[in-house]
Parts: sequence; structure tokens; C-alpha cells
Amino acid sequence: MEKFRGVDYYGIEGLLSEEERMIRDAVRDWVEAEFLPLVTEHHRAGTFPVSLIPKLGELGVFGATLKGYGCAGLSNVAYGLIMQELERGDSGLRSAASVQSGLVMYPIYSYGSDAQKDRWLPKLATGEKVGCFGLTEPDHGSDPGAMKTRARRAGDGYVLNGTKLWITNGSIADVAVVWAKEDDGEIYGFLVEKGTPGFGTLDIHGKFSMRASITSELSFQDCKIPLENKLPNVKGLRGPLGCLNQARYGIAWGAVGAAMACYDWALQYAQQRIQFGKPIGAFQLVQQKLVWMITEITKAQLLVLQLGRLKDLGALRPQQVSMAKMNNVQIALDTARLARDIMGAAGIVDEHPVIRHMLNLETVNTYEGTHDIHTLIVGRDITGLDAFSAG
Ligand code: TGC
Ligand code: FAD
Repeated sequence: MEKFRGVDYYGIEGLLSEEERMIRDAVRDWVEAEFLPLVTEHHRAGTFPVSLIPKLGELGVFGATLKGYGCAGLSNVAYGLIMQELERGDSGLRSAASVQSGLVMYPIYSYGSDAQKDRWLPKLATGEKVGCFGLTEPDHGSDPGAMKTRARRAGDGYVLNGTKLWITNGSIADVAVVWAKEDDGEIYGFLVEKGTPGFGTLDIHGKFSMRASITSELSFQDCKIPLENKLPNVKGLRGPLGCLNQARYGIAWGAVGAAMACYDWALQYAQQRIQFGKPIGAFQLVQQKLVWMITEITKAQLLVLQLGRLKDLGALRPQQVSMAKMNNVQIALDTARLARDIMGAAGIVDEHPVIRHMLNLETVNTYEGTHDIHTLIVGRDITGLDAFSAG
């Protein structure tokens, strides 16, 4: 197979600044050279290449839009292009970067004390330290507002009790951003350090999706943390949901990368695979699939570019992020399934990246708010009627 050729049917390249193109190309080259040669082995073993985390730090991807603390202070479009290129490699690679950036560094930066920022942000930026984000619980996924995890004030600290499930990078994290309710029923964020007595992690095995990514359970049993580990500047569900805006934004871009990889691979295959004496790409039904893919990818590229420009202007609404997350993951998943189909039997083996992307995208469709939850967020926005409330 040839190298990736880029997928840009509408000349969107011309809408990017020189700096944005350079950043994208640097990450693209890094993924080709350093990550893709390793991914099949990690996907088979169900492991994440943790040795690459400091290299991602050197590349400047962690907290890339933040200013200070060793962060790159890039535009949101540049950050989106980074997510696109990482997920062209694997959704698990983009996950590692988006959890660290959007779900760990962002809350510390936006809601944390100066001491918390000084302590954690520089090392999270370099990848010397790893973070995770604990919101989902065994009984509360789509409705995190009903969480059971409790933080009880006791003496000079808080005592945490509860369980968080499906937590990316949970067992390798040096710090967990954990969302828990206090006695007043309000949700607050807490920084729980690895090794704190009463804090345990357990990895989830048997996954058929996101195999090259660590997913864990976090448990807190009378886990005592100091007062200064509470994030002082946020209260309520708006705290974690504010972080999710950042990560969902990255996913909307990342999904485009996974779709581009699948389309590019299927196109090359269709041009080379001969059946009935001609390339399968010459058959009308195969062309129809390829045309659907490139059309949806082009629309998705334009959607995230405008999303990024709005974010850079400070004019982005969370509901717009929901529309892009919902749409782009759906078209990426459909693109991956069509690419798998075009490749026939060859589409089911990991010699080609398509089946890996297809399986990963099943997770991406679910996490950070399922496709249907985002549909209902947009539905609430346009109708003014709330599908989530009891009334
Ligand atoms: P609702 O009444 O809508 O809102 C409660 C409060 O939150 C505010 N708010 C937001 N604030 C910032 N950004 C947003 N996107 C916000 N959406 C809502 C809202 O204004 C309100 O504030 P206040 O001050 O008035 O109280 O809350 P609800 O309980 O009705 O829930 C709504 C719903 C369903 C949309 C929400 O719960 C939701 O988004 N559920 C999905 C859960 C989810 O996305 N979980 C993701 C877990 S993390 C993860 O998956 C990481 S994967 C990482 C990886 O590996 O990449
Ligand atoms: P449920 O909420 O039980 O939903 C099940 C089904 O019911 C879905 O189809 C859903 O759309 C539907 N449904 C639910 N409510 C409604 C409704 N009101 N109307 C219509 N349909 C509805 N979480 C974290 O906190 N941190 C992480 O780092 C993290 N990483 C993850 C990594 C992986 C690999 C995976 C798979 C998940 C991860 N998650 C993480 C959890 C993820 O956010 C949740 O799985 C997701 O929010 C959905 O919750 P659930 O799985 O409990 O599904």
C-alpha cells in the first residue's frame, strides 16, 4: 500500500494558516514514523505505548491551547488538526492526548488554585506526569448529575467514597480529577494522587474496541485527601461539563482523522483489487460508497474548521460542539464500516488499519456523551424543550 496521500477534496488546505499546516504536518510525520509502526502490536496485546507519552509532550500536544506553564498557546484550529492527525493513527492515541489536555489540564487551569496549577501543569505539559478524569460511574453514565461518589468534609480534609468506571488512563495516572458530591448535594472536583491510601485502580480487559488504550475502574474507600486538593473555582455539573466541551471538540476533529485514514485505505484498495477483470473501484456500487465517504468527510472537515474558528473567536456554544461530535463520529463510523466492506475479507485483518478504526469508533460514538445524548442536546437547543427533565 502507498503512503497516506491526504484527503482534501475542497481545497480546505487553503483555509489554513501556514502555522496550522506546519503543526499538522509535524504531527502527521510523527504519527507515521513513531506510532504507526507500533500500533498493531499494541492493539493485539491490549496495551498503550506509554513510552510515547513524553514524546507527545515534546511535540507540544498536551494542553496545546493553554498559555503559560510550558504550554504552546496554539489556536483551537491548530489543536483540532493535532487531534485529527493523532486519531488518523488511532483513537486511543487521540484519547490519551485529549484526556490529558481537555479533561485534566483544562480543569486545573480553569478551576484550580495557583498552587495546583504550578504543581501539575508544567509536568502534565511535558508528559512527565499523566492524568485521568473520573466522572462516569457503574450506575451513572449519561446522567452524571445523579452520581453516587461522595466527598465528606472531615477534619483537615475530605474523605472520598465511591467508584468511577471506564476511566481512560486510570491505572497509569499520577493524578485523577475526580468529580464527587458533597453533603450539600453539589458536585465538586478533587485531585487525587496515585498512591493515596484508599484509592485503587483496576484495568478493564476483554475490550474489542480501544484496545490500544488503557481503561480502568477507580475505587475510593475512605480515601482521605487534603483540603487543598479540591478545585476551588467551580461548583455543580457545569464543572465537568465545561471540561467535556473541550474534549468533545477534540473528538469532532479526531473522528475526521479516523475517517480520512479509512477512506484513503479503501480508495487505494479499490484501485488495485481486480475482480471480473477490472479494479473493483470501476464498479458503480463501489464508486457510490467511495463518493459517499469523501462527501461526508468533506462536510465534516468544513464543520470542524468553522467550529474551530468560532472557538478561536470565543463565540462557540456547547450545543454546536454536540452537533459536530454527533455528526463527525457517526460519519466516521459509517465510513469505517463501508471501507471494511469494500476490502472484503482483507478488511477483517489488522494488516490494514480499517477494522481497528471501525472497532475504536464504536467507543467514540459512546463516550463523551453518546450519539443520542448529543442529538437530545441539540434537540433541546432548537425546540426549547428538555428531553432530560422529568416534567
Ligand atoms: P443540565 O441541567 O443540562 O446542566 C446542568 C448544569 O450544567 C450546565 N451545562 C454546561 N456547562 C458547560 N458546558 C456544557 N456543555 C453544559 N451543559 C450543561 C448547565 O448550564 C447547568 O448549569 P447551572 O449552573 O445552571 O446548574 O444537566 P442535566 O443533568 O439535564 O444533563 C444534561 C446532559 C445529559 C446533557 C449531561 O448530563 C451530559 O452531557 N451527559 C453525557 C455525559 C458524558 O458526556 N459523559 C462523559 C464522561 S467523560 C468521557 O467519556 C471521557 S472519554 C475520554 C477519552 O478517552 O477520550
Ligand atoms: P448509558 O448511559 O447506560 O446509556 C446506554 C444507552 O442508553 C445509550 O445508547 C444511550 O444513548 C441511551 N440513553 C441513556 N439515556 C438516554 C436518554 N435520556 N434518552 C435516550 N437514550 C438514552 N468516562 C469518564 O468519566 N472518563 C473517562 O476517561 C472515560 N473513558 C472511557 C473510555 C472508554 C473506552 C469507554 C467505552 C467509556 C469511557 N467513559 C469515560 C465512559 C463514557 O463516557 C460512558 O460510557 C458514556 O457517557 C455512556 O454512559 P454508559 O456507558 O453508562 O451508557
